[in-house]
Amino acid sequence: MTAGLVLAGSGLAGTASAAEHERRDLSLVVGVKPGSRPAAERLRVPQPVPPGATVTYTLTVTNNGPSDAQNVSVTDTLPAQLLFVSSSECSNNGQALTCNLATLPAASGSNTHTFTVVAQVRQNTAAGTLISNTGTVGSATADDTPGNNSSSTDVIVTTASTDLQITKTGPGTQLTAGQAFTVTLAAKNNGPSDSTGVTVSDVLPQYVNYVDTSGCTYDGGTRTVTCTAGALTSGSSRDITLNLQLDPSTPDGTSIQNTGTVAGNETDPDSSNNSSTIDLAGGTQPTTTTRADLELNKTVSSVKKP
Ligand SMILES: [Ca+2]
Ligand SMILES: [Ca+2]
Repeated sequence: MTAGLVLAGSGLAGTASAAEHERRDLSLVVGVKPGSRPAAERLRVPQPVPPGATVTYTLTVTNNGPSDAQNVSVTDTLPAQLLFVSSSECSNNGQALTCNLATLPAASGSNTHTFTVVAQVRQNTAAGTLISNTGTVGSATADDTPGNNSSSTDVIVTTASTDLQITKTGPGTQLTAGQAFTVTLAAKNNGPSDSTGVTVSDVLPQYVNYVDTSGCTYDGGTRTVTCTAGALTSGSSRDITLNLQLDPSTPDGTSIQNTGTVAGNETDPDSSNNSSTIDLAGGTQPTTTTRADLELNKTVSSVKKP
């Protein structure tokens, strides 16, 4: 009985002694991959991100020693406004991330490790929302300085931003005066935010007549076809086909340029791809031709008998 108590006491003393000799100071810094912003600005204000954008977080653990750190674990519960996308080393259970490291040495030069996590700002997040992401590092044994084991970084949500794009496709062959033909207007939202109220418009040049198109209206006064594409989620596209006719009076050799444009309710930082122009007569034969099928009917109106 006595021997048993002595053994137990000896064991406890041994554990305390091990902890005493393996003290360390782990620290964690949570950051956001900088993009193109200068460092001074990154320190001053949270990085602005529109809904739908992806944010790359860095979780940098440093072992300030003096001992090597075993079984290092970083935990990070993503705020509700973020959707986990990917991570090379961390695993996720819903919003909860865990990043493990078997050993982080204390030796200078090898005492730092950075985990990377990619998350997406959810589409419905209101402009002005401050998203604060906090990570915490821990390990099995004592940390002399617990105050630096957690770190937060903020991003601020801006208004929605989309890159709409339109690609116009024509018949690709030389047209004949009077010929019916179609052109296709492909509207796409390159994101990152979802777009709303997308319209596609096309001002018809001289000699091009509107026939009909589902979902579009035509204003004869301005010769403008306006089509409703509605809401386009990030990455989605919609094709609109216009039924048109080259006017029968079109002179031979006429070159016709036709432009389609796309617009939506949200900010579009790149307007260079919001219009698309084609040569309706085709790239290699940029002229129209005339062709008439004339028909002469000869009938006998009367027969004079001798
Ligand atoms: Ca610490
Ligand atoms: Ca655009």
